[in-house]
Amino acid sequence: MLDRSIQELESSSLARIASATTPEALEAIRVEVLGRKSGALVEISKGMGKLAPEERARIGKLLNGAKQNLETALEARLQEFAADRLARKLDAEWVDLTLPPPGPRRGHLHPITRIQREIEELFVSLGFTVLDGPEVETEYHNFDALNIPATHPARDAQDTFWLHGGHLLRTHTSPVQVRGMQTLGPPLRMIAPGRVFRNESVDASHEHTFYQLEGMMIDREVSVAHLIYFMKTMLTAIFRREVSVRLRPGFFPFVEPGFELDILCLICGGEGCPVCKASGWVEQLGCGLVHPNVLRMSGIDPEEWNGFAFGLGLTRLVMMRYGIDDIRWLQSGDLRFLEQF
Ligand code: 2NL
Repeated sequence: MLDRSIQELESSSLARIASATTPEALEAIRVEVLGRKSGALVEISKGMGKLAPEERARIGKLLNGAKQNLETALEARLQEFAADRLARKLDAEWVDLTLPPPGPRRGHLHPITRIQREIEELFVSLGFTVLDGPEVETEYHNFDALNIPATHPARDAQDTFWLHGGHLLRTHTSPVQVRGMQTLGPPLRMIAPGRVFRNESVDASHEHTFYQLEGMMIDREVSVAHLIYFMKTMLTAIFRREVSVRLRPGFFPFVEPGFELDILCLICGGEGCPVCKASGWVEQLGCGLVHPNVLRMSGIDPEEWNGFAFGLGLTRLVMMRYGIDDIRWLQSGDLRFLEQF
């Protein structure tokens, strides 16, 4: 009788363990079958008291064997659940380590910054210092010290952003050079790249905010030949090939003589094309020999020292290099534009 009950209990319990689907279900089976107080095996063992001693020993062995088999089966099934759970977790959290990392995408320098740094490196290699200065300037540093008369139209509110207290947003980087002349003294070589502001109505070729680079060399007996040498060297580096230059007279109050400097058109070689508007030449920058008044106002004796100065538009240069047809792209912050560089 007892033999049968033990065998049946064992085999039916093993079947239930095999088909259990959760650790909780397994625990319920364990309590029901192996539980110390009222588990099925314990209940069976209660009937052993009436048995003869040798019979009791035999049934006891059977009970122990069944108990051990069931414990082993429960333990094995629990291990299967744990292995299953781990496999599912590994599957769900699988990572391809060859992919680029998540998180913010890596950016890069703006094309204007790139061209600025190229030109800075060239001039540093030629003994020039790179200067920085305030974007909010005094009227004196932006205009008076540059020999720009009080009546000059550039000073008008239509052209310049005026601030309270006679301050303004610098309209060129010349005031940085004024400060450079005052603090460095002659002889000197410096460039002043930076952001400048004009009160323009904005369209495809006009921005209120753009980038310039100016430079100056002051020494004894500086000539237009020096000026041409440095300008040719700079433009050859920027365009990465030999350039032919031409000077035309040009007026800027802070230089005398003053020039507009053109290069032979790099597209058509001077034959005439849409880029040079059929002239064969493309305007690049303004330059000249620093006006004696400008030297004097910044504490440099024009009888002993002189120098050349130039100014060019970095924004324009970038537009030419990459064939950008609308200046507004450059400050737009539009990633579709920026990611092309
Ligand atoms: C242009 C013309 C120029 C300068 C800038 C300069 C500065 C000082 C003294 C003398 Cl402090 N000159 N700068 C000279 C000639 C031309 O810029 O068209 N720039 C975009």
